[in-house]
Amino acid sequence: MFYSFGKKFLSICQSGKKKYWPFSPTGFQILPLALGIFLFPAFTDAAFVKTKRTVMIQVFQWNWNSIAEECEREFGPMGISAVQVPPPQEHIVSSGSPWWERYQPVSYQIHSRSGTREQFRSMVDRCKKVGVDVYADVVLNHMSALSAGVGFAGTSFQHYEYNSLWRPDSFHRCGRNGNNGLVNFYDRFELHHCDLLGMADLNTGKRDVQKRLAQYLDDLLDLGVSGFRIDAAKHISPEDLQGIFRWVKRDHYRVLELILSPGEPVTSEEYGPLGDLNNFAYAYGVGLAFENLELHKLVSLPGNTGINSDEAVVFLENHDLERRPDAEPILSFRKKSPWFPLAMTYLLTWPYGYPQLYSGTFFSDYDAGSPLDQNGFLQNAVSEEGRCEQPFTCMHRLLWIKDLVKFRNGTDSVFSATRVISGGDFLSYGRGKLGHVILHAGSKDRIFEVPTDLSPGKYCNSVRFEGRSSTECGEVDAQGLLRVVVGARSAFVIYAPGQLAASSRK
Ligand code: ARE
Ligand code: CA
Repeated sequence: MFYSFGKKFLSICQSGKKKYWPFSPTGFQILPLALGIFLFPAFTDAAFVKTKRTVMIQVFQWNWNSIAEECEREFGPMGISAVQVPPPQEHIVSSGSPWWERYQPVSYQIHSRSGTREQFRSMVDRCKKVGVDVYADVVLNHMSALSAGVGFAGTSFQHYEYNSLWRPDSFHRCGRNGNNGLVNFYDRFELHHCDLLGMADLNTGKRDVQKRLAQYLDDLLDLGVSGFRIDAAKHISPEDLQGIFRWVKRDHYRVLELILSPGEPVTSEEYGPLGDLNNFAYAYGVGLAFENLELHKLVSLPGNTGINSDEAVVFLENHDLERRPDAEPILSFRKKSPWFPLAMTYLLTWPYGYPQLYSGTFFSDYDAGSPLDQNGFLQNAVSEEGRCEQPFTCMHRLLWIKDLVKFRNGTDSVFSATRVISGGDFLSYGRGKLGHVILHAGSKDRIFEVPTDLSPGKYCNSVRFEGRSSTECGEVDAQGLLRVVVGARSAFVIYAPGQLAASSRK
């Protein structure tokens, strides 16, 4: 199931991520085609049609039963590769039950607001049966910030002591800032040794701590999990992370949460060998490109983030980003960003990284958790009839999202952008003979005439965007020129696998 890749392991669903850039910087051939338009060289590497699963999804605040049902009802059939689930371990109980309780572990019992160990195991089984892997969000850097308490599964603890699990000497206690708290993010020692948000920082340099954390990961692997999202990876040194992973008995996929901010003393190079990296710069870059009507920047954006395609997990938002201040250029579904559909089209059709969708909840209060049942477990996100319940967004159920996932999976064999042309308010590119995309950010309908690698004929929009007519169609002439009217702030997407299948039979 897994391919070995250096020190880490990449799951099969990622094999579409090529180790090369779609464009070599030196190979750029920028020719003015018309005012404000740039033409990029074409790469036609059409081989054969092969559909794999290349898109994962993060679900936030869902219980295990609902995730299992959604795997069977939606994620499996729509071709999702994996679902990243909330931290499954026992956590603190905080007044008002905020969502972030889950990020303050109390023990590694698999018992949380999302459900019991048995429910977790059953979810993993059910998802895998329909082709969907499960990645668990794991918090290895710290325990809780509370001075004392009783966890969700009944475990009593103190800030630096967790029953038989951790003793006071299991923690770093960095000795800075009067309370061991992390203040200076520009100081490497503090970043790795002090208490992030006051949460007791584990001494991940100690062999027994590393072994116990690896044991937790092993337990999840035994339950059938295929990979992990490593929470707060930036707060564990690369050496310590390596020290933890070396004890883990089975191969698995990993993605590290590493928010790299300018001037801070950790780099993607040192963490890259340990797993894929969440590419936060990409999320901000996409937002800026749309908000500033600089769509041509989307061509070089991936390369400019400094993270290679085969190491990057890309997304428009996650549970932290959707909570960032409105002034930041994060394109959020919940906030109804007008650029969301176009940006999502770019995310899922441009050949870069391992895309991650995000399905969360509607909320207005930063802390708000989701509704709980009388036992404190999260209520179902979907009803027995399959209806999406409030406050869950079920963003992934949108028809146009499903169409785009199909495009991504189906074009994986041509993992390069072909016939790229861009201006400030549009971007046109193909995936060889498998398809073509025009992103149009302008405010009026516009006639496009763009080069493609498609056979002559009539093509209609393969993506069922909301508010657009299903009869939106264009014509490709004998020279491969596509002529089509694309609506304001809309996209025209051609997915034409049949064409390749037909031509390859010749
Ligand atoms: C909660 C309360 C706090 C309180 C704390 C302790 O909100 O007020 O002090 O509890 O009682 C999540 C929530 C937090 C929550 C925490 C614990 O987001 O609000 O705190 O759970 O319950 C840095 C880290 C990065 C981290 C972010 C939040 O580098 O790893 O801070 N992200 C992950 C998760 C979070 C989670 C945690 C880690 C903790 O994704 O959801 O916190 O497990 C710059 C820096 C970044 C910095 C970022 C902060 O960009 O470069 O390093 O991220 O600012 O926005
Ligand atoms: Ca640490």
